[in-house]
Amino acid sequence: MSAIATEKSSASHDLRETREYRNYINGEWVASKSGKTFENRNPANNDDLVGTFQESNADDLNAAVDAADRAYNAWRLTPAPRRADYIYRVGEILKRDKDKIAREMTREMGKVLQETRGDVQEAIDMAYLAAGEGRRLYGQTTPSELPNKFNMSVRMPLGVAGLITPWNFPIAIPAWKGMAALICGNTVVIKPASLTPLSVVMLAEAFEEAGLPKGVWNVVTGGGREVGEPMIQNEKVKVISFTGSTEVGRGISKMCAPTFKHLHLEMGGKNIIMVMDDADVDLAVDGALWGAFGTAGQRCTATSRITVHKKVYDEFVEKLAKRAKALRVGNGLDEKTDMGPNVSDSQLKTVQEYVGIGTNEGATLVAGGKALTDGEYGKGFFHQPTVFADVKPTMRIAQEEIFGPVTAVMKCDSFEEAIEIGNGVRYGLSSSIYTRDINKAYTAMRDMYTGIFYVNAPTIGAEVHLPFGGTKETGNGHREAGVAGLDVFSEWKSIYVDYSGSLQRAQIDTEEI
Ligand code: UN1
Repeated sequence: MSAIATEKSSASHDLRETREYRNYINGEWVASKSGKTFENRNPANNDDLVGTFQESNADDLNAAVDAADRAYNAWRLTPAPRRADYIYRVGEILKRDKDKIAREMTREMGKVLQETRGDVQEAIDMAYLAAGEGRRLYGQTTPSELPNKFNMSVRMPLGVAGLITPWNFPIAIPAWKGMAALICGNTVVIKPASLTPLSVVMLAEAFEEAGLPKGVWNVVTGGGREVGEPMIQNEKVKVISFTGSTEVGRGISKMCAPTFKHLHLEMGGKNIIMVMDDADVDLAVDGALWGAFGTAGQRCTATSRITVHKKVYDEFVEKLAKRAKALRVGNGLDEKTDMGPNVSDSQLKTVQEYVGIGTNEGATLVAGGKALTDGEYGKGFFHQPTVFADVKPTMRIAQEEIFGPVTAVMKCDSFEEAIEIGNGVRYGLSSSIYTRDINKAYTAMRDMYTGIFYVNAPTIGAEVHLPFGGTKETGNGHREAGVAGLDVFSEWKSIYVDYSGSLQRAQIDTEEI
C-alpha cells in the first residue's frame, strides 16, 4: 500500500484545475450543440474529476468535417515543407510540456509517469519524423519506354481524414495518425476515446499554439455511436483510421464497404514471447515482466502469452511469478509505482472474468489473480499482476485478447512447437524470441506471421520510424507510423509527360528488338 499512501504529496502539484473542456472546431473552442457533457475521472482515484467534456452529436461532427473540408484546399496547396514547419513546432511544444502533459495523462488513464512520458515522447518522435517527411514524401521517377517522355509518381492527399483513437496511447496514436495525415496534405477530424479526451485536447492546444491554420485540425469528443458513426458515414470524410477492438473494427469495415471509403484498422493482439532452452532466462523474465505488465497489460502489443521450452520452464515460471508478485501497484503519479490501475471498471471486470475463465479451464494461478480493493485501492480499478502457468494453447486465456495485467505461460517441447503455438491465434501483431542461437532467431524471424518481431526483447517497444501494425485479424493490410503510414493518407498518382511533340502510343510505338 505504500505506493498509494504517498500518492497525495506527488499528485497534488502541477495538475490542472478541474474544468469543462470544449470541442475544437475551425480553430475555436466550442460547446456541443447537444448541451450535454460527460465526466472523465482518474482511474486510480475516482474522487478525482479530471474534467468534463462535450458529449457531442452528429451536428458537432458534421460542423467539424465542414470546417476541415473548407480548410482542405489551402492546406493541400501549402508546400509540404511549410506544412512540416507547423508539425515541427508542435514537436517542440510537446517537448517543452512533456512532463506536464504526462502528468495529466497519468491522471486521465492511469499508466505510470515513466510510461506517459514515453507516450508523449512517441508523439514528439512522430512530429519530427513527419516534419522530416515534408522534405521527402518521395515518389518515383522512372525511364519511359518511349523517347522524349518523362514518368513519375507522386503522393496526393485524400481530403478530410477521420481519426478514431484509443485510450491506451492517448497522445502517441493520435500523433501517428494525425501527423501522417497532415504532412500528406489532408485535414483532420479526430474523435478521441471517451476515457482519454484530455490528452487529445492537449494535443489540439499544441497545434493551436503552433499557429496551424483554422480548420486543419479539429477535435470532437463523445461516443462511438454519436460521433464515430456520423464520421464514418459523412461522405466528405475520405479516409478513416481506427485503433481499437477487432469487433468494433469489423463493424466499421462494413460501414465503409458500400462507398469504398478508405479505411485503416489497427486492432487486437495476442502477442507471444517464445523462450528457448538456450535463452538467458533472467533476461527473458525481465522482458516478460515489462511486456506483460507495462501499461498494466493494456497495450495492443502486450505480452499476453509466453511459451517456454520444457528444459527452462520451471525456472522461468518460478522467477516470473516471484517478480510479478513484487511489483508495486498503485497510483501512476507516484514515481515508486511499477504498475497503475486498469483504465475503467469495465476493463477491470473483463480482467476478473478472464481470471475466472483461466481458473476454470484448469490453468495454475502462480501470481496475482485478484482485484485490489482495500483502503485507497477501493477508489480505483486496480488488479494484481497475474500469471497463469500450465496453460494449454487452446484455452481461452491463450486465445483471446484480455487487455489487462494477465499473462498465460505454456510449456513447449521444441522450437518448432513454439512457432506453431505462436502462430496459432487469430491475431498477428507482435511476437518475440529469446535465444542465443542465431539460426533459431532467423528462422523465427522468417516464420512468425506477425507485423512486428523482436529478438531478445519483449513484444512491446515499437519505434515510430518503422511500420506499426499486424496481420490476420489485427489489421486490414495497412500500417501506421514509418513511411508506410503515409500510404494510408495518400494515393499514388502516376504522371507521364510526353515532350516529343507527337503522339506516341505506349506498348505499340515501342521498337521491337
Ligand atoms: C499500442 O499498444 O496500441 O510498441 C501501441 C509499443 C508502443 C506502442 C504501442 N510503442 O508498445
